[in-house]
Amino acid sequence: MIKHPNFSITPEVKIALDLGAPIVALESTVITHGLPRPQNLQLAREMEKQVRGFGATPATVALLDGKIHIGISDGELVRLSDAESALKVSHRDFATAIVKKANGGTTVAGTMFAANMAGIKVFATGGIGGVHKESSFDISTDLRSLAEIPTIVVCAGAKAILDLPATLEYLETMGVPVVGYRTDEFPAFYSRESGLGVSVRLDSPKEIAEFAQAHWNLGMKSGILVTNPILEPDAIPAAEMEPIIARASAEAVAQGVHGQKLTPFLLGRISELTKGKSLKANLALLLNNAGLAAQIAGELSGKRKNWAI
Ligand code: PSU
Ligand code: MN
Repeated sequence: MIKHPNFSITPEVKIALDLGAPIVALESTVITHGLPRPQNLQLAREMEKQVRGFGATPATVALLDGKIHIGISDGELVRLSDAESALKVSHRDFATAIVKKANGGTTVAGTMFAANMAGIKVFATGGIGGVHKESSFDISTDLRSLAEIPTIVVCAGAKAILDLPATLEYLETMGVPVVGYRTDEFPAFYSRESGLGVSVRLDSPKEIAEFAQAHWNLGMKSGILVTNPILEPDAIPAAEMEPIIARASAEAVAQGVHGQKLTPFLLGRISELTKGKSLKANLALLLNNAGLAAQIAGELSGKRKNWAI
């Protein structure tokens, strides 16, 4: 169990860790920067409920007053979802949040880092960051973290706001397995299709747990990206999203939006341009991912003691 002055772990998560019971880490940039209010708070609560519904303990990761929280109370969730000046916390921002005693939402990269420090192996998010179309130098730290941090990340693929082929090439170079859950195709977040492949298709949480065990027992250090396509009724066809994404992207370039602000800008504009349809899809896929992550965590908890790492 990690004992570190900058970490605060809830008793519930501590007990689950001690027992080797299934735990699912949840990110919080989606709360602070990814979704509008009040949907952000509602979604955060529903994600936790979904994880519990599948028999796992949720551990929402976030920065509050400069402390790295692994698991937060409902009151803290309310504070975070209301916070005006919350930081978007990736690797380089942890120390900033600590010294400034700031509140912050952790990105996929930031959540992987903190969850791994705490000994949590499974994490659910909406979509990972990747290589941006607007600038090929804008590569999300999420990709480097997937290369270096041994965690299972359950997502609905990467958004078509990104350069998806370049994102997949980067993951291949870095030796990160890209698992398609019941699919051979890399899903594109709002859409089930992208025309791009995954490195392996696996059809059950048990197979995914066995895959992770095989990967890590070889001494591999990377994470494993599990892509879970948005369910059919919630999906928006890629052809419908394409012009909207192109428009949002052109606006970002015209307005000079870049760096940390680019992803939230694009998400916000897409939500406006689809009149909330993309927001609805985003909420649905987040819950779907939390459910799958909890099932994988359940399967893994039975195998935990065999791990080489
Ligand atoms: N996907 C979403 N909503 C989000 C994000 C991704 O549907 O809010 C966030 C994640 O936290 C991800 C981050 O890690 O955006 C990527 O940001 P950047 O491209 O600046 O690395
Ligand atoms: Mn970026």
